[in-house]
Amino acid sequence: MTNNKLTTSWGAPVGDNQNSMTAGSRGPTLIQDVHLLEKLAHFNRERVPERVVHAKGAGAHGYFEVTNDLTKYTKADFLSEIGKRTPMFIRFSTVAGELGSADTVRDPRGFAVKFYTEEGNYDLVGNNTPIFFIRDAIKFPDFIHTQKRDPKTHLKNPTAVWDFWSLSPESLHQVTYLMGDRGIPATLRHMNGYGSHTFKWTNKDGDGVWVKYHFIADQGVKNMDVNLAAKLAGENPDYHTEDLFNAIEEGNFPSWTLKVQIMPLEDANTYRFDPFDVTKVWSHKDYPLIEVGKMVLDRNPENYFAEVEQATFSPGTLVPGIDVSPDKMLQGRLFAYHDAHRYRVGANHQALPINRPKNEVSNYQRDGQMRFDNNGGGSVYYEPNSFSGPTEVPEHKQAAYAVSGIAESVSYDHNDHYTQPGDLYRLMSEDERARTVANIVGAMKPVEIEEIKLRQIQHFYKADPEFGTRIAEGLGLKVPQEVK
Ligand code: HDE
Repeated sequence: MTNNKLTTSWGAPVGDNQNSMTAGSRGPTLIQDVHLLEKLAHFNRERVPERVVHAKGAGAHGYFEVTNDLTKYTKADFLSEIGKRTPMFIRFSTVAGELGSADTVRDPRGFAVKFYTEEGNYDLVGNNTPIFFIRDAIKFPDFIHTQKRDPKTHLKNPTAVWDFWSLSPESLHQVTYLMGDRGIPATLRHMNGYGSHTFKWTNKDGDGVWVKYHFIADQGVKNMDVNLAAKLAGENPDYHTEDLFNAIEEGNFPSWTLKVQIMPLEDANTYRFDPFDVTKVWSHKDYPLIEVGKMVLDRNPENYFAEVEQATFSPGTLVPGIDVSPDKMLQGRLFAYHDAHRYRVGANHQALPINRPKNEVSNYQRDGQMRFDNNGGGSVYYEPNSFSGPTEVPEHKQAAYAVSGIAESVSYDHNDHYTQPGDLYRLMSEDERARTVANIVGAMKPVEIEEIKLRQIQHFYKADPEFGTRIAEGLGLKVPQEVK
């Protein structure tokens, strides 16, 4: 602040900010009080639409430092040498709740990372779970409808939630994960992050591998007791937000070790699970974790709206050496995110300070709302041209790869929805199994239609007979004969 003078948004000094201009002390108010009009009108426009999912979130700045040489797999510049540091920004979030909803709910957590690399921004927009509920983007709006408020009562609707899940058996793995201890993290610092989907790395020779990302919390994974979570949801709905802010403010910087699983391209055709099915994980025995680097969060946002609310991430924000895979969910997200940002923040959202790359943006895009930079000045504004405008970088064309198949709307041909949730249940300690069963019984009790409960019990039973039987008993029902 230079001279601390109060001004209007057009920079003129404000004479009086406490009293509207009126005829006499009792009014009426004069419409010529343009400071009053501007102040009220801007106030009406302070909110941008909240994110349609992941509305409640918390963000932090930090850096990523490479600790392992993986240049044989990827030419990505920010991974090009051990010790290289890249500034980054992360936004954690819940999924279903509105902007003012509670942090400590049972819900996946968004784990969206923006790396400001020297070759443009790279966004890794994942969750704190390695899998997801569905595996085709076309089902996402319906799925989210069941997670949001019933259009008639404006209340959450467990019958809709379990009706959708029981009719979408591919959701069983993520439902089991969500209903387990990791469904409510103790803090945002004590949870892992995952890219969830399979991506593709390409090295400087154009050789590719499939890759899955794992951010392993160096402070360990800790989960929240359901009773404490319910208490905090009422007493301090911003508990996770506050914890992250205070930890960083106090210099207690949380960090994660980024690791990857690497799969040779040809394995995708023979692996026992479809590696592009985001409801499935790859066994760590088959594809062990390989360290990449460390992410440290060491700076809080200066301004929540400017940095966290306006941050825009997309799985389509890619850099050379990193591509997508055929994963149908990932493919759908490539449209959805920038479309959401154009609607929510504006056509030039990537020019906002929090989203702007650190390297120079040089292209022929012009104009659009809120174009507050020089809009390319007088430089050439089309291509091809004879005026030395920016030209393509052929060595960074996306690596070609073969695709095949008949164009049709076709469902997956890999439909084992039970092995992996059953393995997950059997991996749990007895205590966690008991808590998971109790969480599911508690969540399913309010479902109004018994047929939905029985349908869902069959899925849990197919994953593991003990799992399904304990849930049925908890609900006072019997496992349907036909599934035994
Ligand atoms: Fe999202 N998702 N998503 N999602 N998602 C959004 O983008 C979408 C999915 C995730 O902190 C939206 O700006 C579709 C999987 C995070 O700003 C939207 C599908 C995963 C965030 C959107 C998915 C995610 C979002 C909402 C099915 C984990 C918050 C507003 C194909 C791997 C990012 C917005 C932030 C946000 C669409 C599924 C993670 C609407 C269509 C799977 C972390 O664009």
